[in-house]
Amino acid sequence: MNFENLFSYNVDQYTLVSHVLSLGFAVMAAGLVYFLVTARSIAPRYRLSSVLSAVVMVSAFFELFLLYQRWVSAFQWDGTAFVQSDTLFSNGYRYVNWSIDVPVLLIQLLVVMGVTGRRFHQIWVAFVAGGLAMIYTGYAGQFHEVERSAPFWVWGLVSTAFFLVLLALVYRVIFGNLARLPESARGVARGVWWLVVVSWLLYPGAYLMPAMWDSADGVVARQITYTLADITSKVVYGVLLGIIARKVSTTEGYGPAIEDEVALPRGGITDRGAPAGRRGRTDRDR
Ligand code: RET
Repeated sequence: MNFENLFSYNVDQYTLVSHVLSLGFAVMAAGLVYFLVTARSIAPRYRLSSVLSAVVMVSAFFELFLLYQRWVSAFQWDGTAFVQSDTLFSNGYRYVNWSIDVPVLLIQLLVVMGVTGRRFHQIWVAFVAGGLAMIYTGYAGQFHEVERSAPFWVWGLVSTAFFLVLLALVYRVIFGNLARLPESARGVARGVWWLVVVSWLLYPGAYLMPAMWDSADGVVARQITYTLADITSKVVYGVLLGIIARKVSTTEGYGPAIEDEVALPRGGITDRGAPAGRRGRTDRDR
């Protein structure tokens, strides 16, 4: 049982949560269009990253849409407040959605950072196993969030251990491969690291909300936290990885990527007419 079902809500609290949930699924729909349309400017070997972002968008869209409908049907207006109806609200849908999104988001990183061969498979296994372990132990814990008995804290801690292992792996994948990225993409890659740290930390924050802010306002804060986390860890992350993939594609001489580089001076490929050896390179490489 989730602590959302313990309270009644005033108009502001109730509508804020329904608005923030609707923002969540609207952003996922918008992200889907973005990732599908921009995929063409990314070289085929990195394009899987756009496809995976699109997969995340579809799964998150349905999960957040469902959660929104749950919220709307779980509470009804009794003349003074929104009170419990005969449906329960449940954040458990989020956890099962993460079973798809967390492994996919991590695999995307391997694709864009250019990890291949045996390393790819090794880290792939660690990402999927570690990710699922983190999620399902947390899932077990959140059933106890109302009474906050021992399992809430113990499962939360076990989950945190897997979380730290994943973060260490992400750090190694990003910083271990940074030198292989073109200069212009390294800052973005460092940005991805900080984005992962900050946006992923919001999820344990939301897990702890019942212990920190046990009231209707805490519920509002929790749903805002989740939505912020979802938009940053799925959409902004996907956009940044797409930018890295396009910059790498540009450096590797992939035509559509060069044409799509909005940061290049007008006229598109700036070295048109340059000696043959320089063809396909961009301004920044000179
Ligand atoms: C839990 C349980 C409490 C301890 C920790 C957790 C971490 C959750 C994370 C979730 C990330 C989800 C993402 C979803 C994107 O679609 C399970 C809340 C540490 C880090 C990135």
